[in-house]
Amino acid sequence: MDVVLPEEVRERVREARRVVAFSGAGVSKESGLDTFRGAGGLWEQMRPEEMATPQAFRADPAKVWQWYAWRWKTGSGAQPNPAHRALVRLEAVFPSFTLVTQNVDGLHARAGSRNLLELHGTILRAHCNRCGRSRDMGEAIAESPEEPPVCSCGGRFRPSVVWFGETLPEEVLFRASQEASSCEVFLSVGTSSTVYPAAGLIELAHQAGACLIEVNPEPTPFSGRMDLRLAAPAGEAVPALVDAMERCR
Ligand code: BV8
Ligand code: ZN
Repeated sequence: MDVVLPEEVRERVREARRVVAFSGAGVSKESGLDTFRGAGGLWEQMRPEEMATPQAFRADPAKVWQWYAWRWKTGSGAQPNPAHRALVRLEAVFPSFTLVTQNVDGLHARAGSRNLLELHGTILRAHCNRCGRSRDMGEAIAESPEEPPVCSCGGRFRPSVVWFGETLPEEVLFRASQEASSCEVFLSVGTSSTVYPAAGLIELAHQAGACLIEVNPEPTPFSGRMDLRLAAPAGEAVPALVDAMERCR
C-alpha cells in the first residue's frame, strides 16, 4: 500500500514538532487478538458490564479471573505486527512523539515503543484490591488459574486494568491530555473512539487545531473531523503512512 499525503497534510507533517498517536484494539487485530466491538469482538460474546467492572468481579471473581487469564494467555502468544513496529519508528521522526494506548495487551511496549502511556492499565500485572501489592499476572495465574489468588493481607489479586466505572490513572490521563492539547499532528489508529475519557483526547487535539489523521477500515464518530482518513487495516496503512511522513521530513 502506498500513501500519498495531501499537500496541506504534508505541510503540517513537515513543520510538526509535537506528535501524538492514539491506539485501540484494532491495532492488535492483525496480531490475532480480538477487538471489543464488531463481528467476533469480545463484547459479542458477553456484555462489558458482565466482565470488565468491579461489580462483576465482586459478584463472580472466578469467572472474571478466568476471562482475564484467557486473555493473558492469548496475548502472551501474540506478536507485535507491522503497525506496532511502524509506530516505534515515529519516535525517531519527530522531536516529541507520544503514543497513548487504550490497549492492555502490552504489544506496543514489546514492539519497542518507549514514550508510551497505557490509559487503561495492563493485563501483564495484577494487584491486591486491598493493599495494592503488585505482582506479575502470569505468576498469579500459574499459582491460581481458577480463582483470583488471595493476598497475605486477605485481599484478592485482580488484573491491573481500568474497569468501567473506575477512574483512569490520574498522572497518565493528565500527561495524555497535555500532549493531545499541545500537539500539531494527532494520529488515531484502530479505535472505535467510543470509550471515555480516552476518546476525549481526539476532541482536545481537534480544539488545539492539530492535523487529525485516522486509520480504521470503519468510520468512527470523529471521522468527519479528520484531515486524512485511511480506511485500511493498520498493518498495511501505518507502515505506509510512516514512510510518507519520513519522506516529508
Ligand atoms: C470512568 C480495560 C470515571 C479493561 C477498558 C462519557 C460519555 C459516555 C460514557 C461515559 C462517559 N464518561 C464515562 C463513561 C462511562 C464509560 C464509557 O466510556 N462507556 C462507553 C462504553 C460509552 N467510561 C468509563 O467507565 C471509564 N471510567 O469514566 O471513570 C467515572 C467513575 C464513576 C462513574 C462515572 C465516571 C473507564 C473506561 C475504561 C474501561 N476499560 N479496557 C479490559 O480491557 O478488559 S475499555 C476497552 O474498551 C479498551 O481499553 C478500549 O478503550 C475499549 C474498546 O475500544 P477500542 O479499543 O476502540 O476497540 P473496539 O473494539 O471498540 O474498536 C476497534 C476498532 O478497530 C473498530 O473501529 C474497528 O473498525 C477497528 N479495526 C478492526 N480491525 C482493524 C481496525 N483498525 C485498524 N486495523 C485493523 N486491522
Ligand atoms: Zn493485599
